[in-house]
Amino acid sequence: MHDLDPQLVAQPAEPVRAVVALGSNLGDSASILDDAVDAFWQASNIDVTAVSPRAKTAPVGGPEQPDFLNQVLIIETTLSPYALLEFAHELEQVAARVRGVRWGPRTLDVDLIDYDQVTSKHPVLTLPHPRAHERAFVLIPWSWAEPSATLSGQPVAELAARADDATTVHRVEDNR
Ligand code: PH2
Ligand code: MG
Ligand code: MG
Repeated sequence: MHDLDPQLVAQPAEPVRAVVALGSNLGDSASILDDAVDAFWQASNIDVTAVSPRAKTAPVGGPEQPDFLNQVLIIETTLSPYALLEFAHELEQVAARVRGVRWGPRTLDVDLIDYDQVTSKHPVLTLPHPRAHERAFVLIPWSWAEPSATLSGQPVAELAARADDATTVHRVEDNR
């Protein structure tokens, strides 16, 4: 087991902003995402400040697999980065996530994209998420929820436009 970096377990005195990405491509993805979003709304130490529209997206990497439904939440939280990661893993377990092939299909994947100003290269939790800057399936829903957002100082909408998978991300108007 790796020792945790102190900044990953530090509990903020005041709520800090974090960005969370949700993805599902197995089972009833729309209701799986509904339940995950509800769990964020209900968590006592998390305030949801923005919920993106959902996107139907072509899978990036991994084996041949169904399209994903992706969504991004902007939250304020007093959880430490590590506690937020554990909350994300609990939600994945509730959704009976099948831990199979890396980047393969899953009922629910909850990724921590950005947390306050924290940068971490720790193997347990890299911040910001190491691939978010090049993944339109994260960046485009994020930019819908928060048009002026930046990631490591770069406008999310610009990063999104440059991402290889940008043309495969389609807004789902009725979230179904
Ligand atoms: N997640 C992955 C790998 N590939 N592709 C899409 N479109 N959406 C995802 O959420 C996704 C992916 C690994 O977590
Ligand atoms: Mg992921
Ligand atoms: Mg993940």
